[in-house]
Amino acid sequence: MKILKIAFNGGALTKRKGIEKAPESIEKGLKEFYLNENGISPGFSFENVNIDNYNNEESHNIIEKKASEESGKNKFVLALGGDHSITYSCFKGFAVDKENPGLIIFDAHPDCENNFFPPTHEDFVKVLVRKKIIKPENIILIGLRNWHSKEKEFMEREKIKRFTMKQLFSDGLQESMDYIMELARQFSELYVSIDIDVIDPGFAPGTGYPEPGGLSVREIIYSIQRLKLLKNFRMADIVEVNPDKDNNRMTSKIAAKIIMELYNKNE
Ligand SMILES: [Mn+2]
Repeated sequence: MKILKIAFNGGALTKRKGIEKAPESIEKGLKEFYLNENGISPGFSFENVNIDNYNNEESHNIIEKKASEESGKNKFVLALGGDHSITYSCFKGFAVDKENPGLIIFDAHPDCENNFFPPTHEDFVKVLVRKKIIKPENIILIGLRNWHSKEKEFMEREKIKRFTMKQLFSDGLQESMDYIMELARQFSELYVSIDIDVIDPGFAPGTGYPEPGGLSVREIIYSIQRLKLLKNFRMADIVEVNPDKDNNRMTSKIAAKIIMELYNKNE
């Protein structure tokens, strides 16, 4: 698996300090696993993406170019952030020349607050839609549980698909994933973004905006093990881990575990 280490914190506003340490910390966490739950020993090839945390515009250009090149060369690419704004440039690079790409985002928040450019980690979804980089109906948000009324209006108006924590709990995760798989199969290519704050902070405290009432670690693993069966699933990212806020490195280790389970033997 090709892994791009993107130690970018420039889109995290007041929460930036510490996010830049995540790629190293997660890479270290990966060394503590042997086989994944499919009994496979994954191979990883890491590459540092040279961003500048004091030049957001330039950094986004570098990330976009890298995502485009690497997704053209590899069957599967993982971007390791960094704050959630990297999904903007990663997806933009990934989507080049693709007919009908789709984006699944696991996140406690919808990230549709403002329309800043370059986007921050609070508004990159809105900017992706406004810049017409993706059709809004090809965005699926999973795990939402805290949002502003203006974000709610935007998501409703743009018909962005949503699976809130409340819905996932009442409909059942397995049934919801059946439906999500059906939706995702219709995309020409699939990109999956995982904001670590989708997981309950009781499990994963090392993040900027902890939101109670999230997915358990087993529930995110289950979701990933389902999604990786899709042949059109070509790129993913894991973002918003902050080692400075972590407890016993557990959040980094959970991110590493997710990478283990993302690994597909057909890569
Ligand atoms: Mn979030």
